[in-house]
Amino acid sequence: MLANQFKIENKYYLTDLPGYGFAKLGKNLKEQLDGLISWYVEEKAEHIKKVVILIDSKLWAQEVDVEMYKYILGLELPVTIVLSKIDKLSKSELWKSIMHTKDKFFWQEIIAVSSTKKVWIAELTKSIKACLLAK
Ligand SMILES: Nc1nc2c(ncn2[C@@H]2O[C@H](COP(=O)(O)OP(=O)(O)OP(=O)(O)O)[C@@H](O)[C@H]2O)c(=O)[nH]1
Ligand SMILES: [Mg+2]
Repeated sequence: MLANQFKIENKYYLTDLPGYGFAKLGKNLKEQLDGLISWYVEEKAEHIKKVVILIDSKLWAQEVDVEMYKYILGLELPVTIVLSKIDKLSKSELWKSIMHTKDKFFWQEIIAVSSTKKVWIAELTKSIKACLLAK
């Protein structure tokens, strides 16, 4: 169970926390994961500029994702919802996935990306960078 950190522009850290949503995870591992995520987020809250929640477009948003979203909002941290791996879906499937995600997250803006096909990645980068510059 690892958190990967990438140093950006010699100034910021992008921290990749492990996925929390796997149905397969045992209760013990789930609790450990929740512990790691909440420890990290709460410990670093005053330095965190943005939290990005990644949702696999094929798996759709789960209740745990909404819980995570509300938890992050409760800490008064800015959140962006990202729908990932959209290259795996047809146009109509993607549309359904986007609508479902928007519905789950109170119609807030989401960014739908594919890292393999480099779709909307520049927009995601831009949105994260905008947060770094804010205050
Ligand atoms: N088709 C497709 N596959 C992707 C994309 N991005 C990542 N993957 C693949 O999906 C697999 C799982 O990667 P991630 O979703 O990053 O999952 P992970 O980091 O291992 O797991 P968690 O972060 O703990 O959920 C890897 O084999 C990636 O190469 C994408 O945009 N499109
Ligand atoms: Mg990961």
